[in-house]
Amino acid sequence: MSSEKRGITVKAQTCSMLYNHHGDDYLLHLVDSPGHVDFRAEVARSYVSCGGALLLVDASQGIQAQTVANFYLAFAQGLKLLPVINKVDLPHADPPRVLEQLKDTFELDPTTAVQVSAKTGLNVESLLPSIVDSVPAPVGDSNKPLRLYLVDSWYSSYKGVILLVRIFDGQIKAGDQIVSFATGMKYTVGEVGIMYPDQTPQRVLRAGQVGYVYFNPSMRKSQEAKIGDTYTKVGQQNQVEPLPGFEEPKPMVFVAAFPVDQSQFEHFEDSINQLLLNDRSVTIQKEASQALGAGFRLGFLGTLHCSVFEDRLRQEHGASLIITPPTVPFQILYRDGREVTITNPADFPDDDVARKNIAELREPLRPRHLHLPRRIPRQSHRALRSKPRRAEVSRVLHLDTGDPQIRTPTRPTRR
Ligand SMILES: Nc1nc2c(ncn2[C@@H]2O[C@H](COP(=O)(O)OP(=O)(O)OP(=O)(O)O)[C@@H](O)[C@H]2O)c(=O)[nH]1
Ligand SMILES: [Mg+2]
Repeated sequence: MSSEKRGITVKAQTCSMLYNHHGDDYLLHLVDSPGHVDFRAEVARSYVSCGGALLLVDASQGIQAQTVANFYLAFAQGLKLLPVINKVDLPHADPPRVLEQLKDTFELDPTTAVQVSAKTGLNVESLLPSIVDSVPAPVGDSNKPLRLYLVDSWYSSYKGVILLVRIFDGQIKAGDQIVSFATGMKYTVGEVGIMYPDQTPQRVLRAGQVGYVYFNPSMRKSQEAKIGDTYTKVGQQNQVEPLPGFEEPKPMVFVAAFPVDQSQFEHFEDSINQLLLNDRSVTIQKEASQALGAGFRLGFLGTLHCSVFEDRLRQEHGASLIITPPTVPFQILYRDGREVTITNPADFPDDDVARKNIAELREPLRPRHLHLPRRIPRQSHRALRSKPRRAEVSRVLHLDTGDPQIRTPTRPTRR
């Protein structure tokens, strides 16, 4: 199934709307961000464009791992959090239990939580007023030099790379000359506008607004648009402090992909490149295999990211392909002190050489926080500590006393 059919949000979607509340018009900037941990970077960069976030909790499931992860991410960025309990229409919905969890886990005031059903529409109308009342309006000065933050980008064959930006200070309009702090490259603005919900041109974008910008002549390479970059007007570089950057996510899961029919290689390459234009987190390298022919080694943020990409390749581009099982990067530490990172099993030194020269083999470890109900810990700890042990348990605390800390391998653990 494709990501759309499976209903998984992969890429954050953005739009602006006008909303009248108690006689005043408000321009709201809304983002639907993914929830799954593979797309955490998508969530983090969306938060930079916002002043608040709805913390959606399923009334039948209660707080889940991704709720905790996204809560801390939003909290760390100083966003105003509005707890929303969804799916209250379900027969096994238990809103009182969820309210208690919100209080115990996040110290969020249960009386501020909105209980809704997106299915029946119950209470949904109270969400926008709550947002207007509780999320602070963006601060910024339209008269200061331009300070523009690059939130996201996508590619259009006519307009080149289109940037989604948040204006922290100043203003921007067509004809302005702007410069990137990260690359030093200069561009002339072709058009500015807001997503309303599609691209709607505006004469000017001012401090506090989130909108799109593209250039004329256009930006041709997606790589020039570095997420987290700051832009200002040419000549004002010395008057503006760039905003703290944003670390681009690193691929952690690698597969090789080959077309089943080698005569289709060109079409296969085109299809992959097409998908890469709008997903910059995928890395790509040519690869040749004696058995499977010419193909590519692709790097993904996680296994869900990989499987969504594979589905799109099959469905949207009719590609018939063979994909190898996923692997993570390994670091080989040789006795002579050399350190080599490999992402392709074919690069692994053969057995004889390996046994003699390898001092150590390392795989990525990831710190994790496990939040366990009090009843389960004993079995869970036994499982984590059983041989062959691949997780290091550094600290075990209960929710009311702190977080247990565990480092586990990124590679899926065999059960
Ligand atoms: N019964 C009921 N089902 C709901 C309600 N809201 C959403 N659903 C269902 O829950 C499923 C997931 O909904 P989504 O809106 O895709 O959830 P999401 O949080 O956007 O998921 P990701 O973007 O993948 O993180 C769908 O099958 C919806 O039909 C609700 O209020 N009641
Ligand atoms: Mg979604």
